[in-house]
Amino acid sequence: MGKFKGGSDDWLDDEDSSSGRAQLRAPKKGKPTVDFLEIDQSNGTVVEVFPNQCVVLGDEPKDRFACTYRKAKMPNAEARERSPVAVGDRVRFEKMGSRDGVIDGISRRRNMLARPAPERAMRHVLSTNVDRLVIVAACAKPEFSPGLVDRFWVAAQSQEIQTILVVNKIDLFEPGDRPWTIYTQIGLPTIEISTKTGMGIDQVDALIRDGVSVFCGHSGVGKTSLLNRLSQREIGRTGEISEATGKGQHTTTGAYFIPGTSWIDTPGVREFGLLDVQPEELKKFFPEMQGLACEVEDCLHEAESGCAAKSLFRYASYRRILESLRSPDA
Ligand SMILES: Nc1nc2c(ncn2[C@@H]2O[C@H](COP(=O)(O)OP(=O)(O)OP(=O)(O)O)[C@@H](O)[C@H]2O)c(=O)[nH]1
Ligand SMILES: [Mg+2]
Ligand SMILES: [Zn+2]
Repeated sequence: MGKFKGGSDDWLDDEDSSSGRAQLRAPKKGKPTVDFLEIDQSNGTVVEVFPNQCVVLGDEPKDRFACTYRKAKMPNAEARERSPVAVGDRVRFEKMGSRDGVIDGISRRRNMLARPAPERAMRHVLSTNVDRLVIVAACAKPEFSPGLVDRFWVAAQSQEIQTILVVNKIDLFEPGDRPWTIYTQIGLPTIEISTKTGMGIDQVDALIRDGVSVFCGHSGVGKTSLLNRLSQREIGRTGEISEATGKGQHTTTGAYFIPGTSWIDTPGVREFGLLDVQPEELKKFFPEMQGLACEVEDCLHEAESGCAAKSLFRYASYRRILESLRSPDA
């Protein structure tokens, strides 16, 4: 396989993408529409994506092929995605020799985790066809960020992807509030871990045995450290936290399957804007907001009088997300 210059996702985080830009430009009119293939028409899985090419793991033989694209056969050009394929896509490819290939079709996706890319109203698809999202956060360095957890969890629920929350760096925890404990109570299983001491790793391991899991979160929280621990190999490069900002420095530059596993490492994001979620349906993805005794029928939990959601722990977060869905460019 040829040598790749690793593509970088860093540029995506230079701007705030949580504000959405959720209104992606409509597909160009008049162009022929390319459809997705049926799932049984595929013969490989995309395991890593680079500018202008990607790596496909063939079903038979189970080898890695560096693939380019038959652009005219790619349905995603019209959906304005950053790359013709995303990690997790099932594809049909034609082998060209023992190490290379050309992709000429993508199978319909079961689901996808995507956010608005800050540039040119495009979608950044983190991964597709996953069974589980593992949201990785840190209790410190960087500080626990409930807003990002809430957004990832909404995105996953809207795609019917099962989710767990992992709170890493427990070795750095100083006695005080543990704001993540509420998540278990409202239906998001939460595990405290330390990749340094090994605490909680077995518990995570037990939950991710089946299916494909994608690991997401801020930069520097320890996604790659956790995956190195779980796979008992030093596959991914891990980075230092900046002394100046207390944040990670984007050590992982693109999503990829850890070889030999069904686990996807992703680069840290600063923000996660939501796509394809309507303001009216947001409350569906806050389990603690179901069946409340609000005075107004079909209360949106916004500013209605007698709203029972106001006292909930995540009410402010809900309102912020709702606002961003209403005015993505604000
Ligand atoms: N104290 C402590 N440090 C940890 C722990 N886990 C990871 N770190 C450190 O945190 C830093 C960032 O870890 P990474 O695994 O590179 O984080 P990441 O989430 O993969 O970051 P990106 O690839 O930038 O998204 C490294 O210096 C790790 O050594 C932990 O449990 N405790
Ligand atoms: Mg990493
Ligand atoms: Zn209400």
